[in-house]
Amino acid sequence: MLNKRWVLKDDTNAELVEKLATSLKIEPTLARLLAQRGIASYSEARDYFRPSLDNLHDPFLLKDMDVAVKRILRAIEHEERILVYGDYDVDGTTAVALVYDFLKEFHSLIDYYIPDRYTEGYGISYQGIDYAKQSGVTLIIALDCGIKAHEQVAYAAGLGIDFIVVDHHRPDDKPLQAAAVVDPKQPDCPYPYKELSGCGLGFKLAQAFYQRQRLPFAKLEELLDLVVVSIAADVVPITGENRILAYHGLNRLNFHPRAGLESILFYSNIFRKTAPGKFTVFTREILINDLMFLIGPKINAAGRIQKGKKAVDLLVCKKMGETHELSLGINDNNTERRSLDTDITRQAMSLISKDPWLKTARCTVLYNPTWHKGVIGIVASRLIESHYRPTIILTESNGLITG
Ligand SMILES: [Mn+2]
Repeated sequence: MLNKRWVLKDDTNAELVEKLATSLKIEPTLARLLAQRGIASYSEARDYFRPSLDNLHDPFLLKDMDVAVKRILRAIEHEERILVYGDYDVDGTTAVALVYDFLKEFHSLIDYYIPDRYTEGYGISYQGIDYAKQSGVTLIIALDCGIKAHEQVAYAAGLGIDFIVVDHHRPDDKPLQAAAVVDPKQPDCPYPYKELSGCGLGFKLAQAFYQRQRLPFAKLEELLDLVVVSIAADVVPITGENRILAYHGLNRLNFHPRAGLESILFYSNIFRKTAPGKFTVFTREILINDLMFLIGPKINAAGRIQKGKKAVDLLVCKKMGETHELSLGINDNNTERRSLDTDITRQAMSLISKDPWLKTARCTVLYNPTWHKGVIGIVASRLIESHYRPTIILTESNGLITG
């Protein structure tokens, strides 16, 4: 067992703490906590306590955002077919749902694609590009992935398909042959905040589109429930712009959730009907933790057990009856995921406890070809919780060992 040693953070400037305590009329302890969060003035404290959508950054500060919006407008004008592409995890599926949802209002020739975790894997797949080609797509908007997909993007270009890559992962040095690359982690991107989620960047795309078309911002607030789910599930820091998006996203989710999220909450038992055919209310306030531990795993379960596309189907669905059906499907996926995860964790634990060498080793490496690929990552984190050491869990997939 690991011994915990608590070291209290005490690196704050006493003068600043006193200044904050007096100007805000708050206790010094609270002032110290604010100072530790980088807050140095009254106005910064006000923005911290009352996060305002007016303080969101201009989306056109993102490098290539203007090019991306122009390319989309050209696609709409020329009636091109657009494919919104993203990964099967929560950030990917919420990003795809968000961009599909907002563009659908302006363009009917639009579809989405989520690669299969087992046959295609993470990121842009050739299969996805071939699907686009067959469906007559000439523009792919890739979200939460693609920043290193040099070969795939070039392959698509060869087929006459343009790529707009909107990603928050770190790029490599090679330039991407895409129509536009929006990624704040590019060294030459002047955007002031680098920690947005993939779905958060999808929101910036929507914001830029609305700004360019002079459309009212209020409509965009409908998208914020998706953004807060991605912020929680992707575990990006809840600072700066993420904090504003998370705050307003939680409000949206508590008071006007989209049908798909509402039904997930309903089947998680934190939603009840007050009277038949009347108002529905949550039994309690929905918190960030609920998104991490309740909604996130359910959205992920679709990609682990069935198809990530099912999660997007649910997130963009506007019909009550259908959302319930899709939600029940995802619930089943999650139940199955949980039982696989418990079984495999139990098997892994017993392998360790039966083996004197493994028991005291400095790391855990386990292999069983029958273990389900979709849950071995979860099993690894469970083992870390009890053994506190680097852990590798391996299984077999398509004739290869993977982990
Ligand atoms: Mn992500």
